[in-house]
Amino acid sequence: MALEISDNTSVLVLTGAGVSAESGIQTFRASDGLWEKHAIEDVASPEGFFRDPALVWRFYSERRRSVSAAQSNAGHLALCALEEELGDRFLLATQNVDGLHERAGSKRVLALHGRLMQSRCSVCERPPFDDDALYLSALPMCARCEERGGSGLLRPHIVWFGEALDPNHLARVETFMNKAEDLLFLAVGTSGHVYPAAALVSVARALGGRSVLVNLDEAGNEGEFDEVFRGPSGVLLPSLLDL
Ligand code: BV8
Repeated sequence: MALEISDNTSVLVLTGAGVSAESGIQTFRASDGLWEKHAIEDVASPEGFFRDPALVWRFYSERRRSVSAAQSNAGHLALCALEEELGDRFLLATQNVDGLHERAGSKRVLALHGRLMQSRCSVCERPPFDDDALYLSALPMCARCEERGGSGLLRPHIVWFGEALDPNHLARVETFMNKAEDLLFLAVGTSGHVYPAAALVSVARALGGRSVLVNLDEAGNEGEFDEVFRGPSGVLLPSLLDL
C-alpha cells in the first residue's frame, strides 16, 4: 500500500489540524472542536481581536498551554523520515500553528497560517518574536512602542481570516511544484475548507501531479484527489511512506 515515490518524485505535503489530533490537540471543526466553543469571527479575525483582545488572548493562551504539553506523534515522525530521504525534493506546508512538525525534527516547513508560539506588535513593524507566555488577564503591550512613547498591543503571530498569507510562502510552494519532474501532492488531516490552502490540490492537478489525501473523515475538497486513504495519519503515514 506504499505510495509510489521514485528518484525523481518531489513530494509537497499539506497538513492540517488532523495530523496533530493524535498528539491530543483539538481540531477545529470536529463536534468538540475549537470552533465549537468560539465563533470563528470572534477569535480568529482582526475584527474579533480589536473587539475583544482579552478573549482572543485567552483563546490563544489556552492553546499555547495545551501545545506546550503535547508530544509529536508517529504521523509527524513519518514526515520527518520522508524529508530525510528526499531532501530538497520534499516540502511541508502546514496550516497548523502548533510547531509540532518542527518539534519532531522537520526542517523544510512553511507555517502558512503563522506560529502559535510567536507574538508580534499590532502597531509597529517589530519582527515576530518567540513568546510562549500565557496572557490570561493583563493584555501584553509592545515594549518598543512604549520606548517611543506610544502604545501597541501585542497579538499572536497568526494569519487570521481575512488576512493574507505570507507571499513568500506561496511563492515557494509554487516554485516547488513547477520545478517538480514527478509531483506528488499529499494532504494529511485537513477538512479542505480553508483557502487558499484548500486550492493547492487543484494547482497540483493542473500541473499534472498526482494527489493523495490521508484523512479521518470526508474532506470538503475530497473529490479533487486521485486517491483517498481514510484513517488516522499516525497509523497510515508510516505504512504509506513505507518507512
Ligand atoms: C486570505 C489561524 C485573502 C487561526 C486559520 C478563496 C481564496 C482566498 C480566501 C478565501 C477564499 N474563499 C474564502 C476565503 C476566506 C477564508 C476562507 O478560506 N474561509 C473559509 C472558512 C471559507 N480564507 C482566508 O481568510 C485566508 N486569507 O486568503 O485572505 C487576502 C488576500 C490579500 C489581502 C488580504 C486578504 C486566511 C486563512 C487562514 C485562516 N487562519 N488559522 C488559528 O489557527 O487559530 S485557518 C484554521 O483552519 C486553522 O489554521 C486550520 O489549520 C485551518 C484548516 O482547518 P483544518 O486544519 O483542516 O482543521 P479541521 O478541524 O477543519 O479539519 C481537521 C481534519 O482532520 C478533519 O477533516 C478530520 O477528519 C481530520 N482528522 C482528525 N483526526 C485525524 C484526522 N486526519 C487524520 N488523522 C487523524 N488522527
